[in-house]
Amino acid sequence: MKTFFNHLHAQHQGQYEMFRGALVPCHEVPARADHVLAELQRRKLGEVCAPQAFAASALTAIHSQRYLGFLEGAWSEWVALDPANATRDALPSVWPTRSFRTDILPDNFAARMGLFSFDAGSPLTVGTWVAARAGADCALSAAQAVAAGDRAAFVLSRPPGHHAGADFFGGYCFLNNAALAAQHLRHQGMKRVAVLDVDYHHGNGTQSIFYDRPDVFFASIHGDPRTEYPFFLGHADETGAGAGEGANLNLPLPRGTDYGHWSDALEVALAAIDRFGADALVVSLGVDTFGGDPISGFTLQSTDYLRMGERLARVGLPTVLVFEGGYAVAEVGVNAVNVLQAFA
Ligand code: SP5
Ligand code: ZN
Repeated sequence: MKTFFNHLHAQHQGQYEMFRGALVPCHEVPARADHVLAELQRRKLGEVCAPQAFAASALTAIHSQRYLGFLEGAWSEWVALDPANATRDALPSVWPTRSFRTDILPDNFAARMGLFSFDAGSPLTVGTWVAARAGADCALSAAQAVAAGDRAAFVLSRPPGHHAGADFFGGYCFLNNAALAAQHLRHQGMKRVAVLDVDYHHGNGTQSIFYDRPDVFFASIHGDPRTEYPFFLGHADETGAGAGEGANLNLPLPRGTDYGHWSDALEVALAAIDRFGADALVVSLGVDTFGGDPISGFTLQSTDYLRMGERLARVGLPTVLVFEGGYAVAEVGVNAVNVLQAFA
């Protein structure tokens, strides 16, 4: 299996995220991807490839032009406000909630940060655009390889993507790599694509992007949003809208869930994907379901990721696997590569 590695991922290196009124060190750190790469190389699993460069039109198929323009220019605007900003990341602090307008693009930078985001946990840094843009190329390249006949491909990139929507960032995510891969598979002739999100957190961005579409099925197994981030989406009664009715499946589970119960939900998701009749599969592969994860609540063990990979392979579909969350930094390489090794 080819791995499309984002050589520019470390350009995105946030310092602090807001947590309970304080700025705490970021959980989403460059070492995460480096550990996965080292473990892949240690086990000699497949070829590590650089991505092709894709045109902006591949991005506008998922993200709004207004959002992409903002993201690309955000760092220079931030530094233009005050040269001292060059040493600190930009975080939003004001948001348009219910009753506010979102149709008028504010001139003020802080206002635009809020318009295009949903939390204060996702610092925008000097290299965020460059890293995220290269990650999008990795996702598109993996989809291209699979559309051209590869059985599977892995996207090893960060920042992650599944919380990012058509026009917002949050949850450490800026560009939605899984959505870009799914859309590119559609563009390359796959008629029906399923996205299976196994990250601990609900993939609100991916769900919202495809919610009214009948050609992309979204299934997610995650911590119950009544208690778990991102809180405001991911409930079981969200089944799709309009032409997309029936093409969305959420399987929220309580904190403390182990692989036995988690894999029951996986069977439900895979049966639904089978009924949908997908031609290709995109897996949002977060390994923050691990028992040792510092910000999550499931109790999967490292060997469980072997069982997960084996089961995903048995689906038998051309598959793009996209690295998402996983914050137990020392174990993230072993856990992610266990899925890939068992899959292969
Ligand atoms: C891609 C992904 O997994 N994003 C997850 C974003 C979660 N952001 C909120 C995390 C809350 C952090 N809690 C800090 C606990 C300090 N010990
Ligand atoms: Zn997560």
